[in-house]
Amino acid sequence: MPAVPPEALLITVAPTGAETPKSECPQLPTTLEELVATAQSCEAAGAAMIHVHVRDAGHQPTLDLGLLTETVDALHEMTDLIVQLSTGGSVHDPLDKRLKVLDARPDSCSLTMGTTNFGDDVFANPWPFVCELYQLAQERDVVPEFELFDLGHAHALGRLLERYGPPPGGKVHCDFVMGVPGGMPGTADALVAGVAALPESVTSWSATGIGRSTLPVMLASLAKGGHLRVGMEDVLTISRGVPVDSNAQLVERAVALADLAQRRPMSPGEARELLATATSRRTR
Ligand code: KMH
Ligand code: ZN
Repeated sequence: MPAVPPEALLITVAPTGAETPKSECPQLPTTLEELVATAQSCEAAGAAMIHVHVRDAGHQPTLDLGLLTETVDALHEMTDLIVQLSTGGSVHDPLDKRLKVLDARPDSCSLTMGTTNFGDDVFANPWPFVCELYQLAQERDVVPEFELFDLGHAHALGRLLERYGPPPGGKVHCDFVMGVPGGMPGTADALVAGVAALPESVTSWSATGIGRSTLPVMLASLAKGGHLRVGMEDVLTISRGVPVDSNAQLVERAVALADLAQRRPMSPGEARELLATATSRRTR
């Protein structure tokens, strides 16, 4: 990885998540129309990738394959964003359904590198599941984003790559998800330790801090030359006690901080090259 921070910045927006009830946060995009409108406004604000959790007609998280496919297709049609589907789903989703997510043919999928306590719940990612999902992503030409909730997950990533080889396209991109109760804390110190623990084959990384760790993690990531994930999956207040208006507001804030750090948002095309998604390889 370069010692000098790259100028171009990948901003991923994670607009919905699986945890927040619509009833508690009406501005959370949960319908397809809301999601597409959110994706468009976030793309205009500077996002290049969208990390998607789908909700059903009752606004509940779902891994229904028809809805996932419809969502991927709509986002491809209406935006230029890289579409990343969550394979993490909600803590209640069974592993077999999480593997099926790849049938919806996203550009990218999240792939969490180990089991972690998740508040009062357990986010299960047993090693055999991680291996199966990774091999499936390789077979299907879906570029994984390795989600690291804890320091040990960085070491597990090294083990995975050693055993099964590189992802499709050969780039290795991971994302530190910090500040989850049960995972690593959302601090600059933890991020520095996490980056130091990354396998050498990692070609790019981003970071996001949950809740009030969002700003410390964002600033630390910019300082370390990392990329950013923002969005209402991770934070619901823009400052203490003030609710977020929209996902675009969070992207705009990231762009403003990046500007101070002399980083500019990457276009979706540049992000496709960074991650070597299948589309970018076809057009080379
Ligand atoms: N909803 C969390 C339990 C992912 O998207 O891959 C898992 C999660 C990670 O959000
Ligand atoms: Zn997610």
